[in-house]
Amino acid sequence: MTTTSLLSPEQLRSWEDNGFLLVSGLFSGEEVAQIRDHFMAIQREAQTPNSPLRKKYAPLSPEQSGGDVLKEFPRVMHPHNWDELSRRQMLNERVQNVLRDLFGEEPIAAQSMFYFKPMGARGQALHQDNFYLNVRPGTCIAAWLAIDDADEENGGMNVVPGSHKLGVQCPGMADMTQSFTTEEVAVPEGHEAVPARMKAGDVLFFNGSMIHGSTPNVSKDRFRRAFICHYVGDSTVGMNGGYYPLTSFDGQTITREWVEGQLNTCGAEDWATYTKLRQAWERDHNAASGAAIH
Ligand SMILES: O=C(O)CCC(=O)C(=O)O
Repeated sequence: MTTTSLLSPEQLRSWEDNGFLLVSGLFSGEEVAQIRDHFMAIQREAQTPNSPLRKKYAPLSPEQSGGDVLKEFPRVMHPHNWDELSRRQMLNERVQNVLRDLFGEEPIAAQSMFYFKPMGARGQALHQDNFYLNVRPGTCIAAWLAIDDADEENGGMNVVPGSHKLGVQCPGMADMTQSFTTEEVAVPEGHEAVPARMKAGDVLFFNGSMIHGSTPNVSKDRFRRAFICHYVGDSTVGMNGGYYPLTSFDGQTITREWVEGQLNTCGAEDWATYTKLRQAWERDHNAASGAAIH
């Protein structure tokens, strides 16, 4: 167990009670602008038909997208595997220091993502990250870096304080006109979803069992970009192996036992149902809009 050195007792108490902690201004304006401009350049470059980048990230053109801006600006998955800046920021020392206090041990990086969430984009229904990562024992922690100011209008994060204490719940089907993901966890009785209003450069750390999500970006002219990484503690024995390899903060590649993800939590049958419903929704939606399948 590492002794706490960075966070105050109040911050740690709030983390224990709520399952999340907002650290204001952890990244500077220059750092945020660099990450933002870097990913906007990646998105532009990847729109070029023969770009080698398209092997990693393949957004559709406005003509192909059928009006779904998330097809033009899909999230970038695991960019740390091929992009130096993403890897460097995933392994940012200030993030590591906060995580060390939250885990009470050395953190290890499991995942990076970049969300563009442009105007008109759907949100991501309420969910719990450890439903997917299935970390054993314990849970994962997310570090959600706001690249733009984020609030209710542009689809900022919603959190359900204290919901991490209830453990991972089995989700139902989300409203896919509002969410680009299929599963939705109901707000447990006695709890409520509240907005986490953030400034660019703030980082929201949250427990993998804390229910959270976002609504659509209904602003006229504001992106809601975010660089999001997930971490596990060094004592992790196993997790959903789809996230391997993990990366230690000193750059080592690590794997642990392979545990299946959601199948172990809610059953393969349930998951197959969600998948079928999502595919049916996408087929209908694409047929109606004339969009290419992505
Ligand atoms: O950024 C969002 O809208 C949702 C992100 C999220 O829920 C996650 O990374 O787990």
